[in-house]
Amino acid sequence: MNHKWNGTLDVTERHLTMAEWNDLIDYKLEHNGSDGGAVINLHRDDTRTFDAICIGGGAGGRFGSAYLRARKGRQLVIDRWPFLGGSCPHQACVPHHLFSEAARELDLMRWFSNKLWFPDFTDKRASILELVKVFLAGRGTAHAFMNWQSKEQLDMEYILNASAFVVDEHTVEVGGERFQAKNIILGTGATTVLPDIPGTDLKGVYDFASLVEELDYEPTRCVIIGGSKVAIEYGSFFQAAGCPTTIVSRSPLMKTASLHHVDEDLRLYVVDGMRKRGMTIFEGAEPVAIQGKTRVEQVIFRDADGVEQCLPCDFVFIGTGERPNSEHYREVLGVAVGGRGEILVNKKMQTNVPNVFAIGDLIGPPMEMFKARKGGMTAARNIMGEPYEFDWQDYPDFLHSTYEVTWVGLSEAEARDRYKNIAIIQMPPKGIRNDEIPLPCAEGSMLYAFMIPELSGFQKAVVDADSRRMLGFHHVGFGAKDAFQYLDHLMRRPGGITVDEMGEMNELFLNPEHFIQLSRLRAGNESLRDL
Ligand code: COM
Repeated sequence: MNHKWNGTLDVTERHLTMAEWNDLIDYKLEHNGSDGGAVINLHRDDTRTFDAICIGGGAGGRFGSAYLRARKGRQLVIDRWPFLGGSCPHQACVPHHLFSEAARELDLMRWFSNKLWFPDFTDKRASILELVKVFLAGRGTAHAFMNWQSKEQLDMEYILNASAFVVDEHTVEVGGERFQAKNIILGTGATTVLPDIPGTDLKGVYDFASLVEELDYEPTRCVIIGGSKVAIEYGSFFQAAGCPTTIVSRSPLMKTASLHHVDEDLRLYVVDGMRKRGMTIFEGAEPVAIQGKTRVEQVIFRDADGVEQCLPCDFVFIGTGERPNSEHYREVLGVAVGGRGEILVNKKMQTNVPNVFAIGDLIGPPMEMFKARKGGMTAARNIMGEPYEFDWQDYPDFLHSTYEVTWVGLSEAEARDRYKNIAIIQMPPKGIRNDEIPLPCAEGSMLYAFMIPELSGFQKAVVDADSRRMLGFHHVGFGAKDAFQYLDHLMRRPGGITVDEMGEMNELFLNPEHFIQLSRLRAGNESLRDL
């Protein structure tokens, strides 16, 4: 470890390489507390008051800062970690995607064990601990890039590895120095809510963050408490790795408050698929206690019939969702918060306190990247005098089981509630079982389609048969996430997109979601029927 990084470091005049940033960040993370010391990148010769200080350098703070700079504003971003980018590259989205990719590969190995060229994988384990170590060994590159890009390409000013204290709506104190700003943008995220039961402090209890920071043994039997996206995603990975996993959830999976527009047929395909892969899922269940002498040995819960059950395990994963870290700002600034601790903002990301904005997970669900990044940009635009509103209530959404699951717009049930005539375009079509037909199939699901057709996925488009407008798209399979970004845009255009316009688009055969070609099969029909 390189001691040239100890103490407070002013890097303003230096152009560190990626390797140097990597080394510096590693050093700071290792010596946090004892030999911490801030990393300062500050244009002291610029005498302008900051247009905004961003507290928190996660996605929201970084994208807000980039836009402020782009519009010739002056910003300062402050973060307690020695890198920008926040929890995404450190503990959250990036490891989640690594684990989900592993889950997909492992799932293929399991289903095809002893078939074709696949080796026997029936009783094989993949090491969760080893993959965590792979992530830890590699995450520094993303950290380094965030700092390098923010300084060298985006011209941001920042102070890292330092705590920011908000004094008032124009003043922030860092390391004993006070900085003045016309506005403050709060973006310090959220933290896992631990269920209010005994035993959450036992060794062997993890959430997504402590999993990557603290796991030091190979789990052999897992219980997940909670039914959030994180519960489904991490649970699918643990199970695919060969660690038998049980989910104990109050709500039915994918019916939790934070998930909306989930189509019931899609939900059943995903949740049944998790069971098919050996996961045990208790819905309507109440956790009672986590027990063990020195470390986790079992989880006690009450099932949907009120019967107390005991699940032996050596690994408990908490997936009950997160709560915004808003307490400090409520006390110091008097920002208004909602019932779940979320800072309340309008569509310009303004709080009730003039000149104070809030963004990202701090304003509550959806705790997704698009909302953090676009929220940061929205705050910046308004600060720079460009009135701009961002409505984050409707958006394309996704999660991973061993599949990539994507959806946007209305579910079939929602559409039937709101419109008189609905047509459904679906694969496999209604009335045909998944195991009867190898559809949908495309790259990523061809092997399944030919050999285990019921695993090749599911897809549905919902159409208003009167206006012919597409109302919703739902997909389980692989590789369709990109398409959903654009489907969202097409649906939101004034006038949206009709089934006939969709049929005019040019598909890339063989595409993972077949909405274009299927729409073309129905285009031109005066009265739209299901397909
Ligand atoms: C991505 C982090 S890992 S950010 O959104 O680019 O800041």
